[in-house]
Amino acid sequence: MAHYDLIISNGTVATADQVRQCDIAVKDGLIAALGTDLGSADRTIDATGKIVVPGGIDSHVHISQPSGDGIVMADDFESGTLSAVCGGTTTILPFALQQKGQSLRDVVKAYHALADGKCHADVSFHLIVSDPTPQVLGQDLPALVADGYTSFKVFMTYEGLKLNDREILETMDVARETGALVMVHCENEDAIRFLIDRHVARGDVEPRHHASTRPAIAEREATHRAISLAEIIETPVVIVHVSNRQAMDEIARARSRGRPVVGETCPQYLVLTADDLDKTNWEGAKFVCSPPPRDTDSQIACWEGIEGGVFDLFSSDHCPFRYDDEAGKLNARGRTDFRWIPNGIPGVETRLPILFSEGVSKGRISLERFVALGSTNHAKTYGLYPQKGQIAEGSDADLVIWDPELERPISQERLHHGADYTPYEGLMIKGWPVEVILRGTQVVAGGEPTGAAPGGRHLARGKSALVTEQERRA
Ligand code: DUC
Ligand code: ZN
Ligand code: ZN
Repeated sequence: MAHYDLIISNGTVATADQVRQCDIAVKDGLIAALGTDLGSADRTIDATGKIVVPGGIDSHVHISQPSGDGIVMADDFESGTLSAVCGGTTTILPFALQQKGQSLRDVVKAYHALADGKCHADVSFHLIVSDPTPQVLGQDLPALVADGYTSFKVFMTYEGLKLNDREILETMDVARETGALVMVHCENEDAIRFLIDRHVARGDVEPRHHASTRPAIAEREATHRAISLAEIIETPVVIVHVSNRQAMDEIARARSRGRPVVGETCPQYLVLTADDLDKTNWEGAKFVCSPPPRDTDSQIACWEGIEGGVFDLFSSDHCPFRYDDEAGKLNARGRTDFRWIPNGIPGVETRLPILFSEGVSKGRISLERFVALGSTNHAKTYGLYPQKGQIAEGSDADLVIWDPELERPISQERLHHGADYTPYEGLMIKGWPVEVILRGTQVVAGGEPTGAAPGGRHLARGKSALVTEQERRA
């Protein structure tokens, strides 16, 4: 009889394809066998009444990014990844952000220096290209893609980050040549600038005006443009953090024409609205992120996209700042004017509980769809499948055991991120992750960290399934 390091027995095992009763054996950090009567093990976890899924993958996370004068992100790689695993996510894809004038290779080295040896989850960097010089396009990007950094994000908004259409085309062209995948933040910067100037002239500078200066139409227009630019280059594209029906319609239309366009949405577009930015005593600042949460029809639309397939990816866009802090939301200027409130909200730990509770427990989505949206599709989209995102022999033993009956509200007190608040405070959750295993090592037990040393690794990635599919067809 075989002997293993660990057997998880009697659980309901859910993947993106099927739900079945079976045991899982783990050896040397990998899944070694599935079935019944597998043999003996050093340790057994009895998962009776529980659901076992592949470790969550959050492919949209910001950690330790520079964010403006005196502003500091609330998470470093240690706290951010601890928070991730406590929420059932064993792999995160954060960004290595190039600022104008920086060498992209130096940027990647600098992020590695911040992350290596500190992470409780596995990590793999996307690149953010803000300065597509000939050196970056001709040398750095191709070399980095060959080294396994196979995705990059470009912005259509934010001074200092935004690329113009020509620059986006040039960057997409490098992606096509090298087999990388481009992610686009779609908001029309000129429209937003125009609206901000008008608001400021009227003295409309409260947190809620962050939302009214970044309307859905500015997102829709940019989404249409990003998809069109990708079509000119004939390259796949990911439209990240989609917040509303109009932008979704652009994605659906492109897909109906056979275009390889992937849509991503986030918890804030399901359970928050622009009204949250209107909370009194400047508490609306806690919800300032871009694109902003919209209205209840947008929430309904995003659920339709989750249920119906416009969205393949459900990510957190974790971008944490402390609230009551000079280096956070309530910095000296941010206390009086929305333009200086740092953009972003924490969510890496609450992403999957919200999807499980609002999706699976409330009967909106199947367990298989939960796994696809929270894990498997991220692995396929970003070149990690089947090492990640799957429960099969030979895959990494990243396993999360969920208690589908455990009911308690989200509360800041119980979270492990570096922020001093959660935008989801009080949201009742039915179904929480209780045991989390990263490559065979238990990192969370009974819902709390085990105190295991940071064992996360950086992952070099292969090509996106979208890219290989496109290459196959060409
Ligand atoms: N875009 C992101 O992707 N994250 C946080 C802020 C932003 O604008
Ligand atoms: Zn963005
Ligand atoms: Zn983001």
